[in-house]
Amino acid sequence: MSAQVAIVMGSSSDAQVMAVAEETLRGLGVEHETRVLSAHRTPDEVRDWAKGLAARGVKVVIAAAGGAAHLAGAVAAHQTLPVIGVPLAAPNAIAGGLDALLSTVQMPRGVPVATVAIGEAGAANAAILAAEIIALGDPALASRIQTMRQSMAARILSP
Ligand code: RP5
Repeated sequence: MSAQVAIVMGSSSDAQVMAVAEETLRGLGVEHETRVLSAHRTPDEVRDWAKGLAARGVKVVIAAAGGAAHLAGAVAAHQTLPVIGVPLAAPNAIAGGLDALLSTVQMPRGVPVATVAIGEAGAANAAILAAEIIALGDPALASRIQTMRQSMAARILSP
């Protein structure tokens, strides 16, 4: 089956955090693919990659970046699949990644990026949100997400 979720990150230095998104999608049985592309260092490749997503069957994009975090917005600008932005704390981050959060979330009206929390929690939630979007047309996946929620509740109630 071809990838339903495409993950893109601005640098290979983001890979450790974004592995959480990959693991979460794997756990839910969602086919995905991962690329490293930078809005600033490889702008032409970002455009070409983004424009080819829908034709390849991708349904949702997860885009993560830390420094001057414009990657999610750039991917959203080039096509109309839903884009979930994950702000990351770059080595020179301000206030633990607040700069990336604001760069990712403060899109101008008309070109949305659904922005999640900074770092690993955001990476996990981006994967779950992407799965929830795909589950609108996939009852078996919706059921797996429900099971995941029940397991989470059980771990809290019976530690
Ligand atoms: C962003 O700048 C990347 O997403 C990364 O979070 C940050 C630092 O990148 P490197 O200098 O480590 O490649 O583009």
